Amino acid sequence: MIKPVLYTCARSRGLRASWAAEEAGVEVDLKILPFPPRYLAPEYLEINPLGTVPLLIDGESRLTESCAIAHYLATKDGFTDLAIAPGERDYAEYCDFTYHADATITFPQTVYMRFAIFEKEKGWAEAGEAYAKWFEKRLVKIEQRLESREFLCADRFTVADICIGYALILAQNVGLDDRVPDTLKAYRERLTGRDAYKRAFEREETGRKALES
Ligand SMILES: N[C@@H](CCC(=O)N[C@@H](CS)C(=O)NCC(=O)O)C(=O)O
Repeated sequence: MIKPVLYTCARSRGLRASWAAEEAGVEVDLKILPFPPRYLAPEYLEINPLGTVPLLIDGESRLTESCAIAHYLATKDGFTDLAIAPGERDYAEYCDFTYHADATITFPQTVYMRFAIFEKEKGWAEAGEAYAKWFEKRLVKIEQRLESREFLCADRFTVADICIGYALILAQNVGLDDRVPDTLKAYRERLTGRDAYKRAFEREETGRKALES
């Protein structure tokens, strides 16, 4: 059987997808690109005109949303415990947190990165800080949810944890960690201690280092 192909950049939102693949035991053909691919691997635009990562190609299907790819990989060969099925407790919350991760949490993070890091010489650092604050305020829902829980939904690790967890990992990588409460840092520790996370991270790093050599 032909493996799905996952195009991504190391430590990008594609980590949601490579991590989900490891958790689900789905073999993917991992293609690590330099960041940003639209400038450093322009031929990628022919495969994905958006120029964004991740991109998953599975047969005729092409997915460009990291959280959708994570859910897809966890369910494509049959429902696994990594997802929550309709009718099961916390199904609604599972959907909500899985979408919340990129649309509400990572969104202000990426605007912060653009204004405060990538284009700060344009005088936009102040706007970047405003988005950092916005990111911080938006953590409240996750914080409240985890007050009495180890994982977000159904008392088990799911794709919702992968999707939200990545936003907390990104916060640490881009200088937003002083805005992350200790309880969420402890949650992140629990997630990144998982063997599947470590395998995904190492696989991406191997691909990244191969590009440099
Ligand atoms: N909502 C999409 C966003 C994808 C996205 O914007 N990815 C970033 C990397 S984390 C990217 O490719 N940026 C480079 C660019 O837009 O040129 C997702 O969750 O996958």
